[in-house]
Amino acid sequence: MADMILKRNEKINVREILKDLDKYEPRRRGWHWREPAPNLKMYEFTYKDVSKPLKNYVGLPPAKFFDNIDPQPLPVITTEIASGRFEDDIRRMRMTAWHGADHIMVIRHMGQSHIDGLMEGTPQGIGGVPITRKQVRAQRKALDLIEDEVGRPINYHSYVSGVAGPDVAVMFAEEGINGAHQDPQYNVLYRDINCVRSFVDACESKKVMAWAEILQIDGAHNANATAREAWKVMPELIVQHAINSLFSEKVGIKPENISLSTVPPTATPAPCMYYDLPYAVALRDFCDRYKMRAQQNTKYICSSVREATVTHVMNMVISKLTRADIQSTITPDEGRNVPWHIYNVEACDNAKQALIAMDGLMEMVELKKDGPLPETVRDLKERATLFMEEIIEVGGYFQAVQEGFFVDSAKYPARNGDGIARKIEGGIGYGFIFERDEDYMAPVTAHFGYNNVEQYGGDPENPSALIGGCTFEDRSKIVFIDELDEDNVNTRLEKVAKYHDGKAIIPEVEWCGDGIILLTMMVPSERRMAEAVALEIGKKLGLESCEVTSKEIMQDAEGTRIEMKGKVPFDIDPSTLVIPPEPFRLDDATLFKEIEEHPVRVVCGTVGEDEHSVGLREIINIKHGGIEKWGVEVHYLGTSVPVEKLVDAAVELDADAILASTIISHDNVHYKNMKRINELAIEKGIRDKVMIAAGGTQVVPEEAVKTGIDQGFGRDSHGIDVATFLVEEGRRRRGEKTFEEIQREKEAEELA
Ligand code: Z98
Repeated sequence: MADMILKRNEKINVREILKDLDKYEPRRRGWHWREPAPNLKMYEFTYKDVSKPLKNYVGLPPAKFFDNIDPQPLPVITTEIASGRFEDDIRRMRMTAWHGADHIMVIRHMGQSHIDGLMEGTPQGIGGVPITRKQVRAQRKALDLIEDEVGRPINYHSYVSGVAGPDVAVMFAEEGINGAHQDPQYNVLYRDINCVRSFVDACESKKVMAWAEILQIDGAHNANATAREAWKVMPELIVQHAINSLFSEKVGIKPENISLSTVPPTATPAPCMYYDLPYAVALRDFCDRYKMRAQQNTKYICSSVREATVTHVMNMVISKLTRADIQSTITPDEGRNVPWHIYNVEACDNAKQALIAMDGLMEMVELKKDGPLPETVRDLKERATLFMEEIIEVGGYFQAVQEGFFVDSAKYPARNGDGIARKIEGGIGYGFIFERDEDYMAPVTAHFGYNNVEQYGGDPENPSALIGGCTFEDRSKIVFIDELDEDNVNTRLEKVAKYHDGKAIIPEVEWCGDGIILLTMMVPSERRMAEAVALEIGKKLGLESCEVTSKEIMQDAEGTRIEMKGKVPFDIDPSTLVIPPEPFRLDDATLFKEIEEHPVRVVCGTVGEDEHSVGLREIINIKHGGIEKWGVEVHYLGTSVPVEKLVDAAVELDADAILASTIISHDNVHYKNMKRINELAIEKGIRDKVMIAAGGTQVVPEEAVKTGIDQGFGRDSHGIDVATFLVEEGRRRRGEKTFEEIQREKEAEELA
């Protein structure tokens, strides 16, 4: 491991990560907050609410115009990863970390909440990964490498919920997990786990989490995601947060390690800000000593990536106007797919972009201290307080749950009677709570409650000393169980070995080798027909297992926007491909500097009998990124310019270059004209001075230079290509090394 380093241009070697896992030890425990860097200067900007920048990153697309900076917002950014195969998630984790994620949550697979103990092995999961020691250890090990690569610690997170809560918490503490969901109310309400069992287990789990400094996130947001009319549960959300937070503090978790999973409760077309902002303020007022993990509203997420993205951004406006210590991101395809690699990355970019765009906002705006905002805040607080009082009046939390107080879709104190009611004497695990015997003893660290070590000659401050340390002190006592059965990571990796070895390449959305691609199309018909047409198109394209993932009506009769996924039934052998070298282009700064130091005057026109002027205008015009931009002096002679006139103008204006544009190509007239320009320039004695280039959609650069001119430009050429040519050719003519030569020499040196 010590010698394992990730290289920017090499894939992370998952098979290597899996080696010697039994010996791997996590580097640290505890949560890591970003390091604030107020008033950080990057490029020409000063950022207010940012954190220490990354060493390696992928910036937002327009970063290329800003010196490729990648300012990092202050909140930790969460991404939820859950393909079902942990080995593939490792590669996704690396991609998201490069885009700024530093809180990586692995969602566990369906049903794990009901398994009464730790699972072993790493079977493939549905809707998430089975959380096991091997999986956790492999991912933590991979993240240790990834955090070195990006230059910022990464928090790794999963769930301490379900009937195996304490066992899972111990394993997480042993394996260096940094964050976990733990909320006994979640078990009771959504997993029908007996309430007494759930709260007793929570004491043990929370005590272990406190010892390991694991940041705790609660589950209140689930009431919002579950209730029928979700925005009405605001008072209850506050109550749920309060119950879990105070309970956690009493068990021993420090307030700074308690984070609320708060969600803006509604989404447009509701006037959501009007509801969500007062709610956010009320919650932060009441729970001001805890951290806020701002979750995106998922209740109303549909299959439109655009819509989900806007909801997310609006949610982040609330984060900014109030407070978010952690900004969660939900993949924008959550409404329709198991999240794909690209959407995890996109969601991180959405958060980064929105938060950086709003950098410093609160220095300029202030929430109003009168009017509807404080009035609604007060109203919500009163409702939440009354809710809590009523819980106490009826006999406590368990009784309130039994009476269906929670996840009722009316706004408290109104009730619709549709809450989730759970029996105190019922549910999973009922009857499995036993009082501790008088001589009960557990010689372990971070144990909740009566431990009785003194009776056995031990030190209550250090109970595990009685056995020479428990697994928290002596890792050799941890039993690492590898996989035995058929469905294991090695057999899965073997099946896709050619992709890991780079012998074949196939598109991928979540699993190595899945072969899935996404097609977007506007089908000019009504919705149902559009879906059938799309599926038929998929079939005719030879795609397998096509499925429409999103249908959005453009107009009932005129058309439907369809997004469809399908599987390509082949892969590509990269050794059969001829990849042309990437065109060499100079950057803006170099072009400006070179052209200022060595001014370039150009004469140009569309030659022969050619009236097509659009292409040439694109090349020269400043509005379209043409060569004028960098200070080239352009004399445009118009269309259908005789080649003689072009060369004469070059003589007259003492031009440094002639640019000829030519689209018409019958009888090779385009090459004939180039040849003629070259000959005329020689005849007139200016060829040594003047650079000659010609371009057009039918021009093949290699053929163009055979006519004697210096450079040809074919389809897809832009102003920057011509400007690069003018600078590089100028240097060549002055006997200087070109920038391309300099770069190639540097690359060769680096390789050597
Ligand atoms: C989030 N998008 O919070 P099982 N415990 C709590 C939970 O909130 C959840 C689970 C357990 C959400 C992720 N939350 C969904 C408090 C789920 C899940 O194994 O599915 O029961 O655990 O970021």
